[in-house]
Amino acid sequence: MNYQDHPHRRYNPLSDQWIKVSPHRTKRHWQGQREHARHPDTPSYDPGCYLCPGNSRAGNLKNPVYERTFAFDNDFAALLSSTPEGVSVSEGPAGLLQAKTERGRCRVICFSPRHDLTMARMSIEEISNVVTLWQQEYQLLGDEPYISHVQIFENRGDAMGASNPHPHGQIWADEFIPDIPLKELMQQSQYHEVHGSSMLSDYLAYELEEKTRIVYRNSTWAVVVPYWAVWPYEVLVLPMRPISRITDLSEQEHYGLAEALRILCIRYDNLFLTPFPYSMGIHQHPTGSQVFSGTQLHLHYFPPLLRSAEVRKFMVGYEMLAMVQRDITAEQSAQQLRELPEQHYLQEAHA
Ligand code: H2U
Ligand code: ZN
Repeated sequence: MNYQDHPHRRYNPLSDQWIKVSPHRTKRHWQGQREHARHPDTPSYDPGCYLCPGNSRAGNLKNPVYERTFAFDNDFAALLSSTPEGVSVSEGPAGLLQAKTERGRCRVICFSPRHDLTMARMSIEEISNVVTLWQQEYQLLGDEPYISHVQIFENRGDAMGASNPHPHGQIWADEFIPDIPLKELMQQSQYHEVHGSSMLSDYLAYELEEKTRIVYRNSTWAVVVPYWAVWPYEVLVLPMRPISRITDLSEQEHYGLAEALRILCIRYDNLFLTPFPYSMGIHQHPTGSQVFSGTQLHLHYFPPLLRSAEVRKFMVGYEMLAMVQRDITAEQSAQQLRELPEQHYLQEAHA
């Protein structure tokens, strides 16, 4: 099959879903419409920001004057630890209408005291502090006896619904494992039962040989546009050895992750010369009693942009009703991302 000419389907072994690829719609190698370089004029401290050090939040709460990172319970949490336990309802014909109470906690995590930074403009040491924060929160929330799953994520940019430019993420810790990670965990452990190895480690070993979808690698991590990617510039960040939890990183892997994320975010910003919006999330082993064998820690990045800072992909119509689809192939996206400079477009070039 000619991947670059023939409309085809690709299988996503993590989600057990097929995606449609229509490469003939982008026959010309798409360079991306270049917007003029933008210099976001965000101040480094904003007195009206609810995440900046020393500022007030909802309910008369005040942030400490933090110097690295800061985490707090979301003042408008979607899940509450005080919810009554185990109440379920089943009503209507054949019990079609079902509901269950669910306990949990929601946290907001600030990546830096600087209001104007993004991961792309933070140093490896500063991003390393964020990795440490993710580890601490995974441990802290996972240690709560009723929590089974800790979902760490970041919504970056207006296009993804972030409420504030201050670099921050969120964590929702659930009593039950949510559907998407549960499916991925089951798929990985099924593969492990059949083949005796980790699906994502085997997949990465193949991609490192193949090279066409690799965006970046260092000695401990790799960034790949997965064969089955749906979003135009979607990537998967994978460790070089099977690791199931973020708390299991060696010192070198900790540093290597910060380095990989920095370069990925710089390349993303450089693609359309704009602070690149995305939703990012960390998938790892759940924290309850259920054990899933052969699972691999990984980070998903789902950016919405398609052709420029202004043109985004919409998951609508056929995609809402039938199946997801992409035009530009994973191989073309990987090549574009791979060839971008590792110096941020807003940073002065060294003489
Ligand atoms: P997002 O930008 O991804 O929406 O995250 C910001 C979160 O911050 C959001 O979930 C919370 C909102 O509930 N928040 C507070 O906890 N306190 C505030 O004073 C304002 C916003
Ligand atoms: Zn701020």
